[in-house]
Amino acid sequence: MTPTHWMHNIHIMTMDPNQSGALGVINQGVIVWADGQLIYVGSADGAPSTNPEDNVIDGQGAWVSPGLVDCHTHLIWGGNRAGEFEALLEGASYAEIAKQGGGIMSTVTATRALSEQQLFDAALPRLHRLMETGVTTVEIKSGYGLDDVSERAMLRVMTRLQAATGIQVMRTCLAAHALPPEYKGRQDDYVAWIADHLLPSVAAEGLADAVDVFCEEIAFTAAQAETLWRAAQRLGLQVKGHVGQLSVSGGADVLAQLGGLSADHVEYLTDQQVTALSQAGVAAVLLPGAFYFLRETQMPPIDSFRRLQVPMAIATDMNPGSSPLGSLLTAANMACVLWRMTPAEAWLGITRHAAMALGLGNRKGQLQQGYDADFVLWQVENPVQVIHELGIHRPHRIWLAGKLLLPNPLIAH
Ligand code: DI6
Ligand code: FE
Repeated sequence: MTPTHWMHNIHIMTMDPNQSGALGVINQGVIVWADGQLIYVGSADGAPSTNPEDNVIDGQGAWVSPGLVDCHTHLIWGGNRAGEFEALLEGASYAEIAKQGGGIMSTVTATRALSEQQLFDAALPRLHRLMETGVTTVEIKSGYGLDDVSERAMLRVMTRLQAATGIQVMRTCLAAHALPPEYKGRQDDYVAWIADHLLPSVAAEGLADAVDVFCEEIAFTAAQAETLWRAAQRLGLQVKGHVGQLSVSGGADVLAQLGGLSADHVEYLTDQQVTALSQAGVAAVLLPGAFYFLRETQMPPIDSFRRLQVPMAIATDMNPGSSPLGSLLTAANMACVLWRMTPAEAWLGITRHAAMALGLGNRKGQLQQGYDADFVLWQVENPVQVIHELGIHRPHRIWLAGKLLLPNPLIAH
């Protein structure tokens, strides 16, 4: 029989909406798990009795949260964009840089130059950075290959990253991120190639879970996105989109119509679009890192999301240009400071709501019976400190699928 594990003397942020308060806190609680799954989460009184062979852990009064979920990253890439950072600070805009062949396209060139192994080697330490801040589930997008060989290499690296780290990796095909030079002036042909060739083969090989589209004046139209999302849905893949990063696009309306998982980068969103997302049960993924690095001033419609109860997830958007950010806790802090989200909203944004944005709401992002045993121990007096005190707190311990993650392999990379 596999051993049963017990942890007591802890305060649990369950994030379970059926528990009390915004974060579903259970003071002086007990967590019991076996085989990577939670068997009991609750007060000490109601806990099952221990057996002599059980492994019993004293949490020493620490706080426990679900493993964090970073639901939007682009963490596989080649090269760097240091020069672009300098240009941005001198006043160039992200769109101008992109139109001159910089931005995403410069990373595409550098990514295509790397082998699959080199891409894996570049991405693994970035994933370790996220794990050090408590991330146990991550979403990763392709979109720096934009051709058959490199898009597939990126997608395969995602599966290898999951195998190498043990964390859950959700894989998104973002071939519609920018127009590759081979298709200059033939944007519809590129969209047709993705819909008719790339996606069917990627789906047949089980290389992706979802399809994203960069819906933007400098990228793809809502109509092109619709073609791609419908193709994805026919193949059994989930759909999501970058739908309001630099300007209002029709992408959010299409996502609502199609019942997408999440609408991401939603600074530019109309009230009608928020209503449509709310009615369709689509989550909003907020990316304060990109807002910060691009010195954006258009705020996402936080009040409308609140009023219409759109789940607000927060993610790093980790990428080489618009959000070179390796800490989900920093993203959570930014969402509070830049947009006045509450610390409780930020906690939900990196746990329950982020899991919902990935379609994993029934097994990740909360601590309750039947959920995966991914959780983090924080040595703080008050969980708000983890969000407030920027760069100061790191997980004291992390359990991933019920197993204690040793800190040493993380620090070595
Ligand atoms: N928006 C972003 O912020 C990322 N992709 C996108 O469509 C970053 C892209 C990049 O600058 O490399
Ligand atoms: Fe993004």
